[in-house]
Formats: sequence, structure tokens, C-alpha cells
Amino acid sequence: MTRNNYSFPRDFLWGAATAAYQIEGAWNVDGRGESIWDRFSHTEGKVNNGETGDVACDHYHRFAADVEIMRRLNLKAYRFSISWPRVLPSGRGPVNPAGLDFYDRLVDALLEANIEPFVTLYHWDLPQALEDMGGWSERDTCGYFADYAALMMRRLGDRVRCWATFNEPAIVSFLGFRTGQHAPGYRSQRLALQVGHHLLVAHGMALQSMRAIKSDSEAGIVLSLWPPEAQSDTPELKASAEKLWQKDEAWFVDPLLRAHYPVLGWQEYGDDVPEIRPGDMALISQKLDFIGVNYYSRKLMGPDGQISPVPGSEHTEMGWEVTPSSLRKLLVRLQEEYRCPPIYITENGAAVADRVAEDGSIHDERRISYLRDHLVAVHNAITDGVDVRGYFVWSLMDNFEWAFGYSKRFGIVHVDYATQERRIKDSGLWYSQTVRRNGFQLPSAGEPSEPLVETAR
Ligand code: IFM
Repeated sequence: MTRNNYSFPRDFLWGAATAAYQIEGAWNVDGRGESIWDRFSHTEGKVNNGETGDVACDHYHRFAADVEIMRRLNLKAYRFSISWPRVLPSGRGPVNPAGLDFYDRLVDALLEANIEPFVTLYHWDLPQALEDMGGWSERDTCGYFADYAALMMRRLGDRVRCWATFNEPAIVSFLGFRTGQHAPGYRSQRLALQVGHHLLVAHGMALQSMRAIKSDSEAGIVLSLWPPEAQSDTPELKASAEKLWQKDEAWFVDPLLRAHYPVLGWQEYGDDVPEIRPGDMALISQKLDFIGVNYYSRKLMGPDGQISPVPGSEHTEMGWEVTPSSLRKLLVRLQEEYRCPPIYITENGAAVADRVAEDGSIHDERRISYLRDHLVAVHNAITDGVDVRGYFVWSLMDNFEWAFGYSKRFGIVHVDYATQERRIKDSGLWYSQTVRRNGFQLPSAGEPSEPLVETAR
């Protein structure tokens, strides 16, 4: 049988990702302060079913067992975020020693299991005390963020190499301040764009404050990219796809990698463009050690210029079209059009309506195919010359999916929220096997396929 061999580079960092508010729970214990997501989820009508992250996966109390699961999955790295209000309950001022201890113990447990910790400083849970002072619409918040970044670097920098400042600034800005679907729930494009600018300024200030403490760590930022594509090759459609790229995606890529906002996007936003102070763009476009790319799907522009997926195409439970080939194109574009630093795929995964079989197994073939096909795309991009250093599945385990509550399951590990029991899904078995083999082989077209998971449960 002929096979296609998808072997990844030596030292490729295979991991899985989570975020503090989505898994930790323990929202009001051991001195943790309130975050904007506590306030938002406790407000009626904001989250599906009135669900909250109060308990979530109770990872705060169960982290040691969770690290043991990661070890069984053969993970080489674990991307997690730090809850700012857990370590600084008011966002600034007095620290919470119990919060710092928690992350100390987590990092030590990971290192003990030979798993590299990959830290995200901001995955959406701003301390409510800072929100009460204006939050991200106030420029002062950038300075508080830089101080918090320095605190964490002082505490964990001896053991953590990779640091991401923000997770998905575009989602923070657009969903938190333009559509209101996320905390803090404002609906103003102008505010969203000013907040977006402040997030980038805060990123630049944090790079400086972290590098002043430790110059040899790797610091970057994680962007969520949904590349617009035209359904057909007409000049009008291609132009509207490009306009959307500039307004939604390049709006964050260009300041970081080209030191200016995209020209067409700037024109399109008219009077809503942000106020920029002298020196901001240099601060924002400092050297990055890596860019994290979170990829889930593309935005396909239909003939009417609206986003409309091809009828009959496959979608995940989020309603997101499954389009692995667009990931390869995106990575190549980042390489060719931008002087892009090394890339980590910091999130990629699928929400699937999983069913626990009577014997406790979860046969999530759709998730396995999704992960496999996207890994093929990553492999192809590497072959095209893109410097991709690692890949993190979203997510290690089922968790609180923001405004969707617990209704969407992205994990390669199943969580029974009533008992907190964890079960490794077939996708988890497949992924552990892939990590162990540093890739996989696939039969060539026309050859019979083999079972996806060989590992015995
Ligand atoms: O769950 C989120 C994560 O917090 C950020 N990126 C997208 C994921 C799936 O929606």
C-alpha cells in the first residue's frame, strides 16, 4: 500500500490549549477577585441557559489530575492562561499570594511531567475593578496590564519560556465592544476600535516590561484569523473579500507586523478610527518572537457580498464551515506578504455533538478528521516554506464556551459536568498517537483507509 507520510519537524511542539475562565472555576475562593466574565455571566440573558464559569471544570482543584491526563496524552506543551484577578484581585495593587501559588504549582507539575508551559496573560477575564474604572476604553489599563505582565514574568520567568500577551484581540474588541456578545457587552464600533488600539498598545508595553526582566524569553501574541475568500473569481467579490480582510483580520496583523493600520480598512471605518498617540505604532510593532494563529474556518463571500458558506459543505456544531485548505493559504499569505515571525498554531479544533457510549468511550470521528485534515494543511504549509513551530488543539477538555455556556464541546477529553469525571475521547487517543509518532501516515487516494485509532483504550 502506498502512503503519504506526514512527519513533522523535529522539536515540533505538540500541545493542547485552555483558558482560565473556561476551566478553572473556583471563581470566589482563595482571594480571587471578580472578573468581567463573572459579572457578565451572572447577568441574566448573557449566556445560554444562564450558565457561568463558577465551577467550570474545577481545574483549580483538579489541576494535578489534569496534568496527569496531559502526560497520558503525550503532550509536549500545554497552553493555558493566567486569571489576572486571581493574582491581582483589583487588577493592580496588592497581589494575592494564593493565586500566584496556584500558577507556581501548575507550572511545576507540568515541568515534572515533561510538559512545556505556554502562558497566555490575557484570555478575556479583565478584573472587574479595572472595568469599573473604564476598563480597556481607558488608556491607563495598558499600564496596569504591563505591570501585571512584569509580575508574572518575575514569578514564572525562570520556568516559562513562551509568553503570549493577548488571546485574540479582535474578538475582545469586536465581540466585547461592537456586537456585545461577550463581556463587557458594549455595542459601539468606535469604542471597539479604540479598545482594539489600547489592546495593541498594552501588548507593546507588556513586551517591554517583560523583556526588561528577562530578555531571553519568547514573547508574542495570539491572533484569531478567519481569512475572507471569494466564492467566485469576479473582481467585485475579490475586492469585497480584501476589504473584509483589512477591516477584520489585517486590522490587527498590520499594526503588529507593518507598523500601520491597513489603508483600505482605515478608510472604511471613517470617523470611528481610533486615536493614536505619537510613538504608539513603534511600540506596537516591536519585534515578536512568534505569532500565535488561532484558526477555525474562513469567511466565504457570496455573490451578494455577504458571508455565505457553500450549501452542502460540512460544518461543526458552532456552524463553522470545515475548510482546512484555507489554513494552508492563510499561513502562506502570512509568510509571503508579511515578514512573519515563527508561527505557532495556538488553537484549532472542532465542536462536535459527542455521545458517551455505554462502555464510556466517545467515538468522535468527526473531530479526528477535522484535526487530521488541518494538520495536513499545516504540514503542507511547512513544505511550502512556512516556519510553523507547533500546534495546540483547542481544547484539552470540554469547557465553558463563553456565550454558548456548556452547550459546545471542543475537548479531546470529555468532561461530565455533574461529576467532573474526565474521559479521553477517541480524538485524544488519536492525538496522543500522533504526538508519539511525530505525525501520521495516510493511505494514498483510492487505497483503503485504516482505523483512525490504533491505541488500545
Ligand atoms: O473557546 C474559544 C477560545 O476561548 C478562543 N478561541 C476560540 C475558541 C472556540 O470558540
